[in-house]
Amino acid sequence: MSELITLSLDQVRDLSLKVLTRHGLSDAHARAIAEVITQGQRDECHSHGVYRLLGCVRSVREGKVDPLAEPSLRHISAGVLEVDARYGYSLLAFQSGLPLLAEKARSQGLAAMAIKRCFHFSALWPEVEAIAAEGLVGIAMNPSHSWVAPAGGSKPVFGTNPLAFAWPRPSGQPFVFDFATSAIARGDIELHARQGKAIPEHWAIDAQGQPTTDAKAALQGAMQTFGGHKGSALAAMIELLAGALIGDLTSAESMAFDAGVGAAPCHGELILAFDPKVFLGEDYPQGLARAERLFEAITGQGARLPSQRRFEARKRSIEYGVQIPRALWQDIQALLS
Ligand code: NDP
Ligand code: PYC
Repeated sequence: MSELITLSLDQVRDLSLKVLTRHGLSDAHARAIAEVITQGQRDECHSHGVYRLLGCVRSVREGKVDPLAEPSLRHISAGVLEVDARYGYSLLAFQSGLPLLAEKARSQGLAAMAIKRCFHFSALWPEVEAIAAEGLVGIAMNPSHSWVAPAGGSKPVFGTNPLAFAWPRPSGQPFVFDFATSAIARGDIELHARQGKAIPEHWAIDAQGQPTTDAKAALQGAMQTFGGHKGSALAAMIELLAGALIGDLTSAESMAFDAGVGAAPCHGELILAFDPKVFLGEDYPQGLARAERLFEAITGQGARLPSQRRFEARKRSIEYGVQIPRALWQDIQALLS
């Protein structure tokens, strides 16, 4: 029997919707989450595809997440919007706020959306891609749970704190990067633990502070930042901008709020949108052309752009569907019984 199951993208979306509605999520939440999970699986971002259904359901079962929460929007200033997720998942809050964020960016040149009180489990690239699809430049960031030690330390302080950026391109496919400020997303270590695979030594230290290749020991210890002190400083910046500045929880506070339940992190998210037409005025076409020359200087020497792998995976998945491990598929099926 094959160890992999092949599913079409429609099957992934339907399965996700079924699981989420079975566990009490409102139709609006289930649709927003199923879409992003399908996009994650489609782009072969395995740590943020259908695997996330397990954590989504666990967080609802633990009574932490409000599966019916309706986000509310608050206009703070001409350029600042707040979306209160009211302890629901973040994705519906993002979807609800995006049109007003884009409108504010177009009128002010630069606008910010602070999502507050949200449970967060998703990759950020679908959000910055949606901003780029509006012709805007996007940046998104959020804390998570304190799993990551600062460079030079050994005790967790930071979350895996992702930072994502998108620049719209005339070809349609934006320039996008999206990475954890830890050496790797925690979801990837969890997948290694599920599959009994070793991890590289620089990803984490064990509970005794020693480098480890044992994924389970890494989950009990502390993750490392990427790029030593540089990732550490970026992780701290994200705690400040998407935590303290917007009046929401840092990763350590999110971990305390969880109280050992093991639910998705609960905190805020900061999203920025820049309108290049406002910044550049009549020089807009030249600005975009200069960006294209930068991208050509990268790809012209054989280096790849971030997201190139994802866009190639996307093409394949649309044509042939996606493959997921049988064991994961069985765990997801069990959520329907
Ligand atoms: P990776 O280290 O796998 O990749 C991060 C980025 O680097 C991607 O944009 C990737 O593009 C790009 N990249 C990788 N290799 C190269 C290369 N050789 N040349 C150019 N670009 C490259 O991701 P992480 O493990 O750090 O994060 C994975 C996901 O986890 C992210 O989407 C993030 O949002 C999510 N996450 C979410 C959290 C949350 O709190 N919600 C917390 C932490 C992470 P490509 O995809 O094309 O390879
Ligand atoms: O993979 O680090 C991670 C993560 C945290 C929250 C969602 N994903």
